[in-house]
Amino acid sequence: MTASATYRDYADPGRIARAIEQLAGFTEPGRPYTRLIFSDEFHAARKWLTESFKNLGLDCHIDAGGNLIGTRPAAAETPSPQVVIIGSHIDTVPAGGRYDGIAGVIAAMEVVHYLNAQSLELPFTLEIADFLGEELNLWGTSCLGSRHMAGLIDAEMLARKDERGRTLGDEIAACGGSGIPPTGPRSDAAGIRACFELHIEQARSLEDAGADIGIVTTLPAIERYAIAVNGTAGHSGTTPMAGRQDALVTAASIIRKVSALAGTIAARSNEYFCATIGKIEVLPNGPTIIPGRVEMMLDVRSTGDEAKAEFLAGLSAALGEAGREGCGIDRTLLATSPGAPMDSGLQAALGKEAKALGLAGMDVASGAGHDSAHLSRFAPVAMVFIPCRGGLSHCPEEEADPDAIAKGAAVITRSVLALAEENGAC
Ligand code: HGY
Ligand code: MN
Ligand code: MN
Repeated sequence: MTASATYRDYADPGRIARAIEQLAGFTEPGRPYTRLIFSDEFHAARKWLTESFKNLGLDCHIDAGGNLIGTRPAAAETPSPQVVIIGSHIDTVPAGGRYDGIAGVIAAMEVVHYLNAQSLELPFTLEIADFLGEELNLWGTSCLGSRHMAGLIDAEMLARKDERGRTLGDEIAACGGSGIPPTGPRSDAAGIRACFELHIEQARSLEDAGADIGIVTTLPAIERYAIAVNGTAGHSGTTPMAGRQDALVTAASIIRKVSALAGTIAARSNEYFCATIGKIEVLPNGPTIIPGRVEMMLDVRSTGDEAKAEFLAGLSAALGEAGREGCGIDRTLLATSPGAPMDSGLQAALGKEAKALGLAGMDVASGAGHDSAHLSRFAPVAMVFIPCRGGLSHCPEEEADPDAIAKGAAVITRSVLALAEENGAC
């Protein structure tokens, strides 16, 4: 590989910008950018992506987990080729952005564009992927497709129904997956040489440091809890203030306690830690009714065990204290995923190629969860972060520069070529 090359020799920002806009068009019209898993917008975007993969000469299929996989076979003379996977996700959160996940799938396509333009054959099979349902969904489980590929989806998850009575397994089957639990990681896991994922940082350390490329060091452990507060509904006009069991008042005190506790721990811990209550439902939610029940979802992120243990102990105390206000309180663990270390060899390769391209790289921990966390259970994984404006994400204002995506794609392309050279090819 030529040392004096620039990122534009490997990726085309104009083509990237066009693809971003085309995918952004698949959104709920009144709520940009919303492409929820299994929605009409999602299926339409999947159709567009499948065509795009086919136009790149890829063999397309939907695997048992519902992932869209575009395969570029290894050079014919390669005996039992290994596999390299590059992918991310195209589903969004409600009123999300145009880059979260999408940038990674488009960057994966840029790698194939380059290989095709150079008529390069690799000594391994290249798979580019749109992993199904990375964002947390109505069934309470994120990263559906990458968890399935890792053998981490079970019958209980697949049997869950959403508020419209849709069963998760049926929805996965309807988009081409098996809808049944895997027996373990994908059968060829031992032959997977590397997984790469490009993603916007969704924070601002790269932007603040003026860095082009983030080499991700760790992905956080994530735990999600349902917290229910059970009070007594009543007439807001005839029920005296004294003695009320107002579920929303108790929920409000829990929310403040959670935020204060997490803030204190995050400020003094050398681990990355945060905790958020981002979803709340007040029942029956009427202006003249004392709230009888409140349902909340707590999201806990940590890169170490100490901070999390301290927080969970503090949470138990806070819920106990809140319970003494008169309402019943239930806490249920909904989902958990351990932290994921990245592969040091692949991280070094990414760093080397960023340097060779004259790009400013830096190590960065991730506060967000990613499909790569689940791929890391069965294969070597490394992630490239690129800056996004102001660190904003999970909102329509999310913005990344097509050149930034091109830089990240170029680093991944050169890392893939370096792996091929290891095998004495191209
Ligand atoms: O929630 C996350 O960390 C990711 O954006 N799904
Ligand atoms: Mn996201
Ligand atoms: Mn994402």
